[in-house]
Amino acid sequence: DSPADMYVPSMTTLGEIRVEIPGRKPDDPVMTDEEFQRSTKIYFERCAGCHGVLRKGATGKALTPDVTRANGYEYLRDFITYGSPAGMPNWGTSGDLSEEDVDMMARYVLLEPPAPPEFGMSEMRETWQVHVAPEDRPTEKMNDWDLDNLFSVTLRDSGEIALIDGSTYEIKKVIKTGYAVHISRISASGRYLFVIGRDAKVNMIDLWMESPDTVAEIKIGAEARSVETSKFEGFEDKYAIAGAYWPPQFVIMDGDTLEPLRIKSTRGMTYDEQTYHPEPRVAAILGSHYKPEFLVNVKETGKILMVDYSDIEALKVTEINAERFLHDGGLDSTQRYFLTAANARGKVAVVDTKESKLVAVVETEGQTPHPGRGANIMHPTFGPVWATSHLGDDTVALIGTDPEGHPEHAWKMVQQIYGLGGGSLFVKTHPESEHLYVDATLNPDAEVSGSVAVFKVADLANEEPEFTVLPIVEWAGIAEGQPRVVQGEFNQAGNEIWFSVWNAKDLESAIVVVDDKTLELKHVIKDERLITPTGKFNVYNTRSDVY
Ligand code: DHE
Repeated sequence: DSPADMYVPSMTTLGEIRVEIPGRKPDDPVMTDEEFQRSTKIYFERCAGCHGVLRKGATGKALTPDVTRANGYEYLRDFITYGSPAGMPNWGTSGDLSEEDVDMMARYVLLEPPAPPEFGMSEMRETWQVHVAPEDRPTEKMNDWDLDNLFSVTLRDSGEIALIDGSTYEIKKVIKTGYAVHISRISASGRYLFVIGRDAKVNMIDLWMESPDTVAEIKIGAEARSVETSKFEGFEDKYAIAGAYWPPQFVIMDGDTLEPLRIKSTRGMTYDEQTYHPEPRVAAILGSHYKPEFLVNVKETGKILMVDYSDIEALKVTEINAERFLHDGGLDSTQRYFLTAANARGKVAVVDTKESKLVAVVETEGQTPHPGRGANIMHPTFGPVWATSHLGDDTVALIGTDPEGHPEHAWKMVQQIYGLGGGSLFVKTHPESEHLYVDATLNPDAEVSGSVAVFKVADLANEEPEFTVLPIVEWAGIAEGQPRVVQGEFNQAGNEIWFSVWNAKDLESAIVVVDDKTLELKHVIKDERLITPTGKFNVYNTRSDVY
């Protein structure tokens, strides 16, 4: 043999391995290119959040062709039309999708999922814009706004945020952002506000400007949900980080300009079976107060990454095995422990951010825990506890968080209480408050989804504490549509809690302000600019992790 022959691959090595014929299969459903493109868009906007871009399943079931073809076209069409009590929306009967669209989507999910393009450094840099360079920004605060008591409010369907004064309820400014901003986070100094859209666009807003506005922006992928900033002493405002659903990756950026510095893919093995997952999405990210680290929840592989940003040229990542389907979470009252829901597994993982260790995985005994950042309460019997409600039922789990003072209760579910009904998304309290608020946003009953349950902390000493119902939608005085009440957020002083009354895009929405001491209506914010308000983020409470 000549040396060149050595490089000809031997055909016999494929041996017994069976390979799929690439491209269209004989029994593929017929679909035009135009339909395929339109379905992909609908799938991305409506379905991928729960089922995954590659349809491997997470909060929603897997929709890969092996599964969908076994179920068949009629089954899929009816499921998309009518939904299910387990959380699948009724896209057909709600009017969100037409009969033709439902038919098209049922055919679409019978096909192999297309993988959208990757989004690396060159793509990110192409979208990166610095509108006002750091040297051209003010050196002191140039407005008379009370920044610590400002609220950043997501206007979901208009692709904007509203900045609302916490004392006068005046909408100070509406700022154009990415599509459906998911969360707002604030830099450690309180100066910069970061928001991230579902379309993975990050806006960095300088609150010191005479009229606060976007000073830098970037797109970090095709779909995203999380953004955070470095909070550890000595690194205040130095870095920002954003996590993407697609491509599955996170990026560390310069905290002054959003210049992308390091991108890290999260693709890899699941923590338990150690099988490869092509789409482990980045869910919640939290900046540690104990170390120069970001905690990054990787949903599908069930790993919490502790990303040490002290030297980003030699990035050290501690990979903690937790539980699959990590979603959202927050800190305990000492800010040392990160409690985060593995929602489709009914568990809460607890990480010690000081020791960089998993300390427990707690069963919440409810269906799909969904805490937001959770709520820290001084329980009359069990000492400091952290609460989460559930998407799938009416239970609220209280978990002990004080291993020193109350070791017998630490990292155990010490009490289960019952709220208004299933479909809860968020719980909320404040160190100054004697109350725990629980919403029921996605409950199918309009009266339930339009109200909030409030527990008195002192009443938690009873085995089955009663709650007061606040009729938030009724207080808002909105008759049209089925507005849903979502996400309580306290003002800085902790004496008022704000709820969004989230209506359809073309109908009136509102924000209802409740007096925390008397549980009476204090104010209703209505304005034609308040289109589909959802998340609200008080600058001080968000920056300082007060919840
Ligand atoms: Fe959220 C937080 C993902 C639907 C309002 N949401 C989060 C976080 C994640 C997430 C990963 C944690 C971010 C962090 O802390 O860094 N959300 C998802 C989804 O995947 C999901 C289920 C489906 C989707 O397609 O997006 C979803 N979320 C919604 C909504 O429909 C809500 C109610 C309205 C909206 O604006 O889109 C919604 N999510 C919120 C809010 C938070 C949030 C208000 C922040 C809560 C907090 O107090 O920090």
